[in-house]
Amino acid sequence: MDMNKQNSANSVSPQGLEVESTICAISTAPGVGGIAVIRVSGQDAIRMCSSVFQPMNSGEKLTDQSAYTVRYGNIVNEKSIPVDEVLVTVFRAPHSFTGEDVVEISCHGSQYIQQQILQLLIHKGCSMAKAGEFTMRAFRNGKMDLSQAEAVADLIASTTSASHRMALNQMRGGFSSELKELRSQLLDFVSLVELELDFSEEDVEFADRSKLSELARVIEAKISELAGSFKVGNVLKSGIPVALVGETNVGKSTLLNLLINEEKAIVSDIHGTTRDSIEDLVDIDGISFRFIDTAGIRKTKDTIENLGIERTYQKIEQSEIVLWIVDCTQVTEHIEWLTEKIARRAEGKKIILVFNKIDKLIDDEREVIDQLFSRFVAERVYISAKRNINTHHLREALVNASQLKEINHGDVIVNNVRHYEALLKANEAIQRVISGIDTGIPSDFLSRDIRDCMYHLGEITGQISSDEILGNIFGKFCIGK
Ligand SMILES: Nc1nc2c(ncn2[C@@H]2O[C@H](COP(=O)(O)OP(=O)(O)OP(=O)(O)O)[C@@H](O)[C@H]2O)c(=O)[nH]1
Ligand SMILES: [Mg+2]
Repeated sequence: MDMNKQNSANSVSPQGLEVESTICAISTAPGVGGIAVIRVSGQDAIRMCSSVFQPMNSGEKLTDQSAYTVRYGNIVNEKSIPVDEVLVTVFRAPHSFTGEDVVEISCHGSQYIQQQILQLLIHKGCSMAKAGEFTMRAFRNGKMDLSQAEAVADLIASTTSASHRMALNQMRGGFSSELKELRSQLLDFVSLVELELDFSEEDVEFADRSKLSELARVIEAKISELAGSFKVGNVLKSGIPVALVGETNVGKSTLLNLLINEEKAIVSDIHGTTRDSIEDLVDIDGISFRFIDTAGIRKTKDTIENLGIERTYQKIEQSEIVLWIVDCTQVTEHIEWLTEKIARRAEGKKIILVFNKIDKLIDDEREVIDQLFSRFVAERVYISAKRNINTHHLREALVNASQLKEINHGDVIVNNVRHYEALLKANEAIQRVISGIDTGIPSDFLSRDIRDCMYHLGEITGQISSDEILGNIFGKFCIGK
């Protein structure tokens, strides 16, 4: 993408080449903190900062400062009046985040100070950075590919250990190296096929078709594996959906409030209290769960309540794990009916039977309950949501049911819809290659499909990209990233 066209502050160098402007922004979170960091990047970064910086040791000029060193001094205004005492770190191109000269000014966290320093820099010719512009420059200068740049945003947004691990791995280039390997295999592949095109008159076959077919299948398996990991990646990013379902008054909302540690849902002993679904995210053992409280299932003539119950059914279908909550003291006579309503929709999902209100349970009643639900092969836990008894068993059962605990540091997991869609398209292309080899289509068609597959993989890393795509991706970043 040609950033120069976007940035009105760009200038023209004596050689006539367009030179990118030097940009600045506050890179720490908005608001007041102990300290704040202002980042400046571009070929004039060091000179511009030097003109507003007075080192404590007057012999040390910022422009002479070597890379990766820190200087202590004052930022001063036009009248040489100190604005703040700061630490200034210098990075020199190409060994910096953006690949350009970078200066990071660590000042005190006052918003007034931050704004004053920014204004001084702008006065010296700096431009305000646009959203994601530092990362975009890093991408454009080849410091990282597009999927790594996107991982920077994910890393900053990560709230659980699993999403953090996933983003960190992607940022370090785990995914990129898998894609690079795939593209190099495809390149070998297409060169073999295209060699035949050069000799098409002579009708020769350089590439052994069974070897080609084998190679295509290996590539297809890898692409499928990556695409398949999206399901895990997506739930890790947005939380595993867990629906809390059951009859009315069994304690679903009480349990939701306990799990999310907040009185979010209304609890009452009136049947049919919850009408609409209520959701919240909670991190258990490093895994993010999205708990969804739903309207209790019962036969009712109330129109609104029935709409709520319809929604409950949808939530069962949308969730990965279903907590079927049963009131121990009111063991249902409607198991058949409920099974029809819940279990049928929860087919293929993890069901955990949660027997609630054990604080009111007499010992031998437990056997009766077990008996009633004996035909369900589901994990069961006996808890009291109101008195917080045994709820750690439920948390353990949830973590086990998620099957996500085993993610290792090196695992490549796709968690981005854009990457997933590109992988699906690459997969379609390689499928065409496989069936093309099987049916013996001419080399030029094969070559076109292989190149199509490479094209879609290239979209992920940014080798193939458009202004629109880049604008979309980096526009979602905050200013200062
Ligand atoms: N003794 C006891 N009472 C509980 C327990 N959990 C919930 N309750 C009570 O059961 C009643 C119903 O609780 P809710 O959480 O509103 O039940 P619900 O399943 O959300 O009900 P609906 O929204 O109507 O479907 C309330 O009076 C709760 O205080 C428990 O573990 N033990
Ligand atoms: Mg409720």
